[in-house]
Amino acid sequence: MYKNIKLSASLICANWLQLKNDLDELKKNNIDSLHIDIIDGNFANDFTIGTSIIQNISNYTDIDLDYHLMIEEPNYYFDKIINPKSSTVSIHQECCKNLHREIINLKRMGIKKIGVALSPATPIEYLEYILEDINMVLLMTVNPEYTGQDLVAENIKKIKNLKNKISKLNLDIEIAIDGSVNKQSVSNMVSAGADVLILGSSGLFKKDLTITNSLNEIYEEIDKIK
Ligand code: S6P
Ligand code: MG
Repeated sequence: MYKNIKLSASLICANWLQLKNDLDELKKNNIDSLHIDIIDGNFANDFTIGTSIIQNISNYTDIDLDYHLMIEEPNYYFDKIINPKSSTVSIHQECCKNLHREIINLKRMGIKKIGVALSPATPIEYLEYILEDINMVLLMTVNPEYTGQDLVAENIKKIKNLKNKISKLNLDIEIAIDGSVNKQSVSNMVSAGADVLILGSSGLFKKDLTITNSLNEIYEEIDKIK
């Protein structure tokens, strides 16, 4: 957490040949959570982190896990993927035939924080009748898929619109931003209303900078706004 903004590390962007070192450096920097992208090669291209890897990570670290399920009909996987260390689980609106039912299922499983994720083209109006049942909205500012994509800049407006809606309804819902979150985009995202920044290849796991130095760059950008 830096000045009320939570920071999450998108693990698919980590250096898997030295994951233990990356996890140690993230812990040293008090990162708020580890963002675990699960992609099924169906809803979105790519195959990502699976159950055995999640188990290894969760055995090693005590950092909160924040699951982003980019899986069609994710309910089939809830009991396989989600374990008691899961702090946040986000499911995609576009992936659920019965979104409300899946939210209730997650509640019954005792998940602390339930999120609904929206791809860049999905309007926030789709959240109209479930907002009171969730704790977080994960707005994707790139399309669900590979890392290293360009920001979908129109989505900054979406952050602002959602923030206004949440304030008007006086709800306690965090807005998390995922995709191309970096020193160029952070200030617009935070000014628009982001509460959680999910940092990946362009903001945290960079070839020419350590995790600590990349985080310092993000803090500097946040300092300029607040
Ligand atoms: C994309 C995934 C994201 C990425 C992350 C990439 O499908 O949900 O979590 O891992 O956003 O970061 P960047 O800086 O490469 O866009
Ligand atoms: Mg993600």
